[in-house]
Amino acid sequence: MTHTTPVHETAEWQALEAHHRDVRDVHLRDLFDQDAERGERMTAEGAGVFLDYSKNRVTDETMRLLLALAEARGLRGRIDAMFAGEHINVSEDRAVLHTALRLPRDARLVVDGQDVVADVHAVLDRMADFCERVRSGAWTGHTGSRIRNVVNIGIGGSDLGPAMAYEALRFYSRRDMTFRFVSNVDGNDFAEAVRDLAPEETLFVISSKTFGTLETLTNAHTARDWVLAGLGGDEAAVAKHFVAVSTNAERVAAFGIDTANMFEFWDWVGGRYSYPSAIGLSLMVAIGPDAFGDMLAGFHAMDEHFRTTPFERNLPVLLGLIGLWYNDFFGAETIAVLPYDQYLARFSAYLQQLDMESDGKHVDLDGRQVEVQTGPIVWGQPGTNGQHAFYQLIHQGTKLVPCDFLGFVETLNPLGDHHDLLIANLLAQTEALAFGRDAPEPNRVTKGNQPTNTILCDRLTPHALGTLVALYEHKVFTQGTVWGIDSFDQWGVELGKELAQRIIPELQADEEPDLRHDSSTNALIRRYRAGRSRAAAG
Ligand code: G6Q
Repeated sequence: MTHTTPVHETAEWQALEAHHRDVRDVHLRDLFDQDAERGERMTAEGAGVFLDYSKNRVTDETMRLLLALAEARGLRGRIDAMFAGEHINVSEDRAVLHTALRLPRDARLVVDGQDVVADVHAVLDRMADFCERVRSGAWTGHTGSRIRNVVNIGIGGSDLGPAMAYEALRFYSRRDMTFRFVSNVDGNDFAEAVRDLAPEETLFVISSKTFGTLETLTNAHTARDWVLAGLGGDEAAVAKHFVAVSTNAERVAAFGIDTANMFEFWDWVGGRYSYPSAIGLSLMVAIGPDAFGDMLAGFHAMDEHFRTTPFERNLPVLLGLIGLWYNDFFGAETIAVLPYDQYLARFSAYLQQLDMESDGKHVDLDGRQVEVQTGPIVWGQPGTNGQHAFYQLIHQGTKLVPCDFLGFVETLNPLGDHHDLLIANLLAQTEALAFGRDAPEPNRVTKGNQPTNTILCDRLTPHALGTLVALYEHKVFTQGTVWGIDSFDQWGVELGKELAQRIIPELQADEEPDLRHDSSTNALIRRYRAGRSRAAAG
């Protein structure tokens, strides 16, 4: 379905603009003073996730108008279309079915004539079998040694998900094995990842949807050379030390990996939505198939919440609409996601790709320029560390920075009163941001009225992680739907890739190349070439 009316021309958008003029200066202090129940009323819960959205600069009327906008933009129909496997990624003419990756075994979903649930579970079963063999020691390296190290090589969507989730679920991971994630084409990344590893005990998981990505193939070739150099050059070692996760069997075979050791996924899984697919293989080795299954069940619980819950109680819809309120009506350019859990150290970086690659778009589904602001800049670090670094700007700077605070009621590592101190800080920050403090000296005044969401789960389990990731996936989808953009393509990433292909031979040519870039790029290429020649000579 495409929208024929640009969002800013709809009556619902214009009603929000008028409403914004009325409420933009209202302070959270007043909103709380006027309504003693606000903190308990403006909450929602689902799939084990509790959301308090009361510390937002919204009234009941704001929420009513935002929900009306979602209805008017056809969110209900778009959700149904996504879950049914319609080709809602229009620019690539593809279904968008990451939700199918977490359907239970007994579900059924036929898309383009294919039972995708059966396909998904066939791969999950193969992954589980493989992981059990590695974890038990039945799968050995070329010399018969047990595999003790797993190195995932991938980038973007083929790295950020498993790397984030491995950190998040480290508590549940095999502590007698080492897991590393190599992504950057910078050789420093590979060199540091393997410097203390023994090739005979190391398994590489080459994760690439296309199996054509420069960084990943470069690292994979270097890994191959490293394994062969360490194991006497016998090509047969490749089969024992390399497996692939990809949609492209031909390229996997061309690289030299036996397609019997390839784990498949499908073009209806977008890169940044792919870690619940076989892209999570290294994570599954780390936490085991059962915990991986719990994580998928968590994703599915949030999928079902999103699909079936009325919008006024629907967590991703509420988060999406509240975010849009600041992004489009208050002019907020960023959103900070601040997890109060050290295991979620990479969560904000993961969300950065999920959100910014999905909703960083300037044309709508009809190919027209979007006349409103689309996706926000997403950033963040775990609390309490950020409190001693960048929170100052949120408290007393001149910018509006809406924040999501994430926390868990129970800690995985009960140590003294650490956890109470952690959560006290989370609560204190949202209180201070909302209500501020008066002071006689201007530099001590904290104005408050900085909006926050507080998101609480019981405990950081694989299930909880799945629900949190799906929460944000669907939040991003909600926003993209309201703006009327395609959240599932990423054409902007392509330009830089093409230009790099042109520059590589210019850096490597023996003779001075005929440079035809702009004067800046030409001069920088010459400077690099000259510096490299000096280093080689000296
Ligand atoms: C994600 C993007 C991008 C992609 C990487 C890796 O949605 O498409 O981050 O995941 O470019 O691509 P491959 O998996 O094909 O190597």
